[in-house]
Amino acid sequence: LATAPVGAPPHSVDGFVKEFLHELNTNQGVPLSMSSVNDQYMALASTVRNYLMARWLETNRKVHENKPKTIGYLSAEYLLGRQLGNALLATDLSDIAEKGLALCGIDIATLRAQEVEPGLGNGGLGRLAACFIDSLATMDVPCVGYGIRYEYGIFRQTFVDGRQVEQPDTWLSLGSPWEFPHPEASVQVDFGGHTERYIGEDGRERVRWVPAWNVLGVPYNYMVPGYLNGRVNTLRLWSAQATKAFDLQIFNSGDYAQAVRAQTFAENISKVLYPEDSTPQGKELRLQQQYFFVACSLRDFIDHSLEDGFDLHNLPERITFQLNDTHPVIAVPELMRILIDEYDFEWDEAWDVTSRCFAYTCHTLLPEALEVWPTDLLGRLLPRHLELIYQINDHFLAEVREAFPGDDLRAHHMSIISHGQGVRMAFLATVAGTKVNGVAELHSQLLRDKVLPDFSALWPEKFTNVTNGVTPRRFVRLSNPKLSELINDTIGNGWVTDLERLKELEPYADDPEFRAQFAEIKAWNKHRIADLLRARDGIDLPDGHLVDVMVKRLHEYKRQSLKLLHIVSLYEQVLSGKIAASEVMPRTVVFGSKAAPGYAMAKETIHLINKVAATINADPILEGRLKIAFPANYNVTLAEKLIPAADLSEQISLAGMEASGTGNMKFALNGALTIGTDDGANVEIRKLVGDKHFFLFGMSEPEVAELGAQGYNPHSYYDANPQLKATLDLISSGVFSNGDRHLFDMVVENLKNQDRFMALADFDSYVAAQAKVEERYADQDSWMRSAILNMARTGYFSSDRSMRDYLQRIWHTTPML
Ligand code: 26V
Repeated sequence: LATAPVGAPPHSVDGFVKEFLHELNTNQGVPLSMSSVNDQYMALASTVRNYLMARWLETNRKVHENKPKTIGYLSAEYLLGRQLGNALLATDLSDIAEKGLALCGIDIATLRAQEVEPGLGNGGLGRLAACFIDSLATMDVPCVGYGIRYEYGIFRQTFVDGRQVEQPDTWLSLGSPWEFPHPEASVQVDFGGHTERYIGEDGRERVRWVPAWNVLGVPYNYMVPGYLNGRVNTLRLWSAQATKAFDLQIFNSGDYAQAVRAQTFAENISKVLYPEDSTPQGKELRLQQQYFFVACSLRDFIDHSLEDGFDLHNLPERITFQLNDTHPVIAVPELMRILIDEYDFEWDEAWDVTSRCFAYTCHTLLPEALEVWPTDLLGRLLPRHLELIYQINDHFLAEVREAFPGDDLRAHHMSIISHGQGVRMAFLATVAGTKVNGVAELHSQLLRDKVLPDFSALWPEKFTNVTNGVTPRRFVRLSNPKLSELINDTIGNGWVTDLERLKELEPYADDPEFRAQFAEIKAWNKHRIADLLRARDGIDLPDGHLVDVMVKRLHEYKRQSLKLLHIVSLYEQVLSGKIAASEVMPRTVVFGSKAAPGYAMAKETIHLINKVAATINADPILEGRLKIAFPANYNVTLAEKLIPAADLSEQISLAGMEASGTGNMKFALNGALTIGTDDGANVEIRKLVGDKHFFLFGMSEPEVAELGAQGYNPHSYYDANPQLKATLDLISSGVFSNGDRHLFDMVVENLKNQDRFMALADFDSYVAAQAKVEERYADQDSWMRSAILNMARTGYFSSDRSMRDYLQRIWHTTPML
């Protein structure tokens, strides 16, 4: 009895209300009559948590007893989105909670709106991690997600006169009912200092790391509930705190103020998420973050998840650490250090274990996004790890020379340590990982052929692909309730955990009745987002428009500027009388995008979009025809309302640049058609939905490479294409900038003279594809048919399928019940 988990409260409206009022009284310390919305939200969260608790304890008990192989997902980012709706869905409490709260005179929607989402990620990579842990829990696979509990997540974006201004994201300020801190399970993490050689008792030379300072990692546990399956996995996020030793050392020097500053210094490590998502800055604090969470996580697993006396030679049987990009790669020398310095392993034994414990996922192709840590910085912060990296490199290069005798140049190219640059983390991950995967077929191929060609020549079998996916629970079932109901009524509800079953909807694309219902739901979703944007941003969305959406981080390679050129071109043609306003198909373009605070071009692009939007929206000439909405602070919560309302999904990166994209999948699953290049997962989406239901444009990746090799000259496109010239000239005319002809020089001159991502080269093709969009949209029957087929044919993009692929191709384990 002592070990049996506490039972869940009764699954009834009565039971729920009782639990809720109890939580309100005992946790918040208020009676219902005097409770604030936040009190009620907190009590509701605790109530739902209580229903999950027994399952969590039971899951942990089973893991403890059966000792299954576990996936340790190591990710510096988790972009979780709101927790409440997902927890209610996972426990089948949505209706009960709504009714119960209504009995208390509370509208559940008000409480849902109270939740601040934990924005502990930048974009695709962090959101992917959140989808993956959801799928693993739903598929009953043991997994612990490890990461950082940033006190401030991704900044809150505001616009001041059209310019992005960043505000701190104070997501913890009203309390955080979903986390369980465990200060008693804190872990110490060392930094700095030097290493010493000494002779051990066995007469062997050993190395001792003498660190200079340390911090504590305090774990905060989060529940990761599977969908209606009784499993609750754990997400463990680490928060940095000063250690006693840290305090005392300085306190003893008599300098109290300095001691307090030291505290702040330690706590800085988990203070804030770095908002750059493509250009690593080589900042010391970021390396501290990376080592901090990885060291905590390995220590935690080895000391607390393995039984006493466990033989670490068998570690690969109990865990695979999946490296989500290079951010956690310092885990490789950390495990080597633990095995050699703390457990007396010989080099070969340690490497054998280490190289079977890790697998690496690459999420980019941009050369500037690949992390390289300067050796002096690494050596200063982690002197022992740098030594181990040199040793790993020596062993590795010996293997290369053996495989390619006499080919010194090759060894030089492949060296983990590049002279003059530093430690190439992607190389280290590739050398150490059992497997290396890209995130879509095209990306994996380019990874093999262009980013890591020497490595794929050496170890062809190491490389594999797992195409990304998204969780259907959050991105269809929760975000599109009406569509979910229609699907349930048509094919039953099995699709929520078996998304390929959406295929059964294909025949209904030809059913006028079904099409009408589908169209009605799309219209309802448009009204829902219109209501939200009116309240949230004071933006008015017109009725009856094609809703054209481009939401993603602002980056030149994603080409928001190309979308903007299309808009300005339409405007220019109307202004100059080339076309009548009545010929422009009624369309609302919605942007959602944050720029890295230090990325000047991205910020200028945001500024320009806002100015173009303000000008066109205010000009009666296009009234009712073209509207541009750019709500600030795009995040998961907004995505959940916006994506279901979209008719058209903009996936217009330069071919070969977007590793996968995952927004593209969410749109297709919610019945939007894609206008896109042959890039990332777009390639696979188009293959599945069929050419007729996808608007392809632009150069292919080989064509891009060819044009680049020839020497790309954007100015020649500007000179040769009168409409393109007129469009860019309109921006420079000052109409969008109160007559200031130079305000947007940075963007315009860059497009005309650099245009690294070849927007001008794809302009014509893009505009032509947009004309096809208009033509198709005019035939609503045909459009809705395509939209339904998009939904029916993209079940492949469930993250459940991605997880099955990882299990088969990388983790070599089957779900353990
Ligand atoms: C990179 C960096 C560089 C150092 C500074 C901090 C930081 C933070 C995040 C990143 C990751 C950028 C890579 C990324 O998000 N890639 C995206 O991954 C998605 C999931 O696989 C994929 O769908 C997108 O195509 C890809 O851009």
